[in-house]
Amino acid sequence: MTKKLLLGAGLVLIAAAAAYWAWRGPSEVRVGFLVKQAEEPWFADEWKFADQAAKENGFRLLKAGVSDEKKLEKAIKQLRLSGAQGFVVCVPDVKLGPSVVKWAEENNLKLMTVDDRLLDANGKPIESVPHMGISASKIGQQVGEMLLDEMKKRSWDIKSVGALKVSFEKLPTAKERTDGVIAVLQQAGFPMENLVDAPQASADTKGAIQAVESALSSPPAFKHWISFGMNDETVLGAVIGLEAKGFGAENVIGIGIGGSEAAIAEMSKKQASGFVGTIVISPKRHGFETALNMYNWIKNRQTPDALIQTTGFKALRDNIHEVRKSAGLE
Ligand code: FCA
Repeated sequence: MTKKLLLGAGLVLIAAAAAYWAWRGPSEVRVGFLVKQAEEPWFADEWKFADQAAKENGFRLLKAGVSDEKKLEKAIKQLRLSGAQGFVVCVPDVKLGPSVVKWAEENNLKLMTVDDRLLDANGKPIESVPHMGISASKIGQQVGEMLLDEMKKRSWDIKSVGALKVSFEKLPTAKERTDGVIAVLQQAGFPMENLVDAPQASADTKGAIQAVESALSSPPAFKHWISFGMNDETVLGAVIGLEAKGFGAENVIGIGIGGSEAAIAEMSKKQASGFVGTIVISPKRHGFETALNMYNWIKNRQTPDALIQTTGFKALRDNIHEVRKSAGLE
């Protein structure tokens, strides 16, 4: 009789526990990580480091590429169906800000952004969404300093150098970067009338090549060119575009931003191109830290910092690996 009672009580306990777990959902924390350009090495690296954070801290990372609005909305829904409790996102268009906030709420998911900060309907950053981005204008200034240094090394007369800016102004972090470059050039007395703007329709190497092609359809008579843009892919496009116009490594100084595989591959070529240097930024901080911060928010109710702006490190062909090593990237 007592045995029967104990068995009964045991079964009731197990049923209660099962009901409790069913109600609580899976105990495993699941964090989404959505990126706008999964094919770009920078984002592949972010994922790699986010995966590392998941492995080391025992949570599950759910990754998806979200190249447009539809894919993003669908991916957010899918995250909820897959049992995620929050996600980190680099959106395909920052103007989707209010929609992204709404979709996250509707699906009961915590939301953080990385790299590109959401804008509200008035074009202002949505400050209530925790964000990690690069210190864009400071990093642009570092690009400007490197361009000046490299021109000096070559004893170029800055008055007769063309400056090719590949721009993507609808993205604030991109505009802040190129504005930072220009501020430093201007300060150093670089003639602003030598500036050629090449707006890119798509934020990739192909878009940059096309932008340069049309901006230089009747090129001004400069012998030497410097070039800059929002990231390595952009400057690679500029270097290719300039080469197509007959300006090779001797006449071009391009400085990128990123320092991921795109830059490494270019700077490891036997024959140096006009892609002379880059600012190494940290996909480790942007991937590992954001994923971990989201995990801690879900698991331990630690609210992430509202805004983190990461720094960059100047790198040239001969020291890129050292710079990456000291940033913990190799
Ligand atoms: C933006 C760019 C990326 C990278 C990142 C930090 O999202 O598109 O290439 O530079 O900022």
